[in-house]
Amino acid sequence: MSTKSAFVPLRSAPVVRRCADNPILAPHQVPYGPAMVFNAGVAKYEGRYVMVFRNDYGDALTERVDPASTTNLGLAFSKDGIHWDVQPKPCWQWHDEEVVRVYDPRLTVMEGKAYLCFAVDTRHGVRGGIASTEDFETFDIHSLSTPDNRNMVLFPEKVNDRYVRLERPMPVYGRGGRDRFDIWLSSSPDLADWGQSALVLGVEDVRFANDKIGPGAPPVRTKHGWLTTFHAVDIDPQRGKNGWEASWTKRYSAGIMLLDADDPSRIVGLYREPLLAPEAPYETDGGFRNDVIFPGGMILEDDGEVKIYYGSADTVECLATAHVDDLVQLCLQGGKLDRQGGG
Ligand code: BMA
Repeated sequence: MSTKSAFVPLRSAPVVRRCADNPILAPHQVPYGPAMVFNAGVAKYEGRYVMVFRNDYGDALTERVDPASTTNLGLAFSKDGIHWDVQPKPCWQWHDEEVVRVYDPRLTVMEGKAYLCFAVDTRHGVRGGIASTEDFETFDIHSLSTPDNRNMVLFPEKVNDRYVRLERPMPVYGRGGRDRFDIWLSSSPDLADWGQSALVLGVEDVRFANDKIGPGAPPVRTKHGWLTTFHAVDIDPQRGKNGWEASWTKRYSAGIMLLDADDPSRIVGLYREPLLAPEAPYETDGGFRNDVIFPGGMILEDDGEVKIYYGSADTVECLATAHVDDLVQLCLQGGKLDRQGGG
């Protein structure tokens, strides 16, 4: 019997097309030898596309991840958002007595400046950070959260004169001692002090999640509100080996929602089905953790095409596209989320 049989099949939305060139970035294209290249942040900056991607080290042939090695962040540029020139060296690695690694970057361009949101594993928990950079060589850190929090994504504009971010704290005690993680929104006057936090989307609001959810790519502005992806995780404890790992029981899909333009803690439209579910061979087979779609970049082009970048199977980086009107329609058809006293 297939180890996948207990999973309810999930399908991607018909309005989304996977890029024929997928995966658009794979380990063999990176000259400093990672075994996995995934979960990238992507933006248009100074006339070209820029990608900051996660590199994890290990041995794809023996299917081993090296626990002693750390992760670094790579850098690539592109003229078309599909074909990438990978730069010869990683752009950031953070590893010292306290910090284990920095990973899962997201990119936002705001007021002409590039901002990088990132997760940091430390000896005292997982922190979420925001940095800015002029040259993608040095990064100025504006804030680092308390543990445990990550998956921060910064909006590309201030809302009501405050910087805004989505984030995903990990409340274990308060949510029954297991993963029941939700998407929150916080704002800041200066990118350093974050507060006025509000719940945006609970894991129980997402039909295709039974475990946890988290923000995907930084939102893009549409005339109907802020369009943004999220990841949604469902677990099947029966599931056995499904990747290099001895046991990988989770599946990650991408969802999409529309947030109110002036109060982005309010959901004005939530597509009730997955936007992207693992279906293509590079998503379901041969990776470190199969059946993982982890969206981290979204670009709205002038002609209405939306580029959705996602890490696939924690091993390669992929691209899918859709028209912005179709995505907005999916969300609006799903309806708004009415939450009583959600904070
Ligand atoms: C999450 C993060 C992501 C990763 C995902 C699937 O907890 O670590 O970076 O893509 O798991 O392994």
